Amino acid sequence: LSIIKPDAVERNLSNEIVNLLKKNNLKILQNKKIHITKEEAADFYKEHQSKPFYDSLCNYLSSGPIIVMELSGENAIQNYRTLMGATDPKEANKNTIRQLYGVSIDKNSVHGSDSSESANRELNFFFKDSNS
Ligand code: 3AN
Repeated sequence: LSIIKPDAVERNLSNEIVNLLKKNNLKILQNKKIHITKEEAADFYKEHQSKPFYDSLCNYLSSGPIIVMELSGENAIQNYRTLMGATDPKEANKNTIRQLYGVSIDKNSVHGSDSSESANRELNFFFKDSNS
């Protein structure tokens, strides 16, 4: 699962980000633009509930429209995580999405599942009416 977060949707960066995905052999199987509630964000990020930044993280993800996408491709999870770059844009490698577009560690433009288990859970969270 990939999410284009509110800071990037607001700055109309989704086309640039989608082009980077395609250039890196990632195919978008399904996508939708949605605006989730704080409760939904809290459920989505529940593995982080003990972290000091949990509340602001949930406020942020629910602060504006996001674009959720199911990606596929060879080694898609690792490939996309490399393309995203480090969580903190200041530490992200050159030409990664977060280095190019991220504003701060919380407004870091994109999310990507970190394992096939979390991908299954997260895809089911956003696309539960489909076959994913
Ligand atoms: P990643 O998205 O790189 O896998 P995680 O899973 O460690 O990062 O963190 C989930 C999200 O929580 C990050 N995308 C980021 O927005 C936010 N986050 C992580 N660490 C911090 C932090 N120290 N301060 C504020 N927000 C953070």
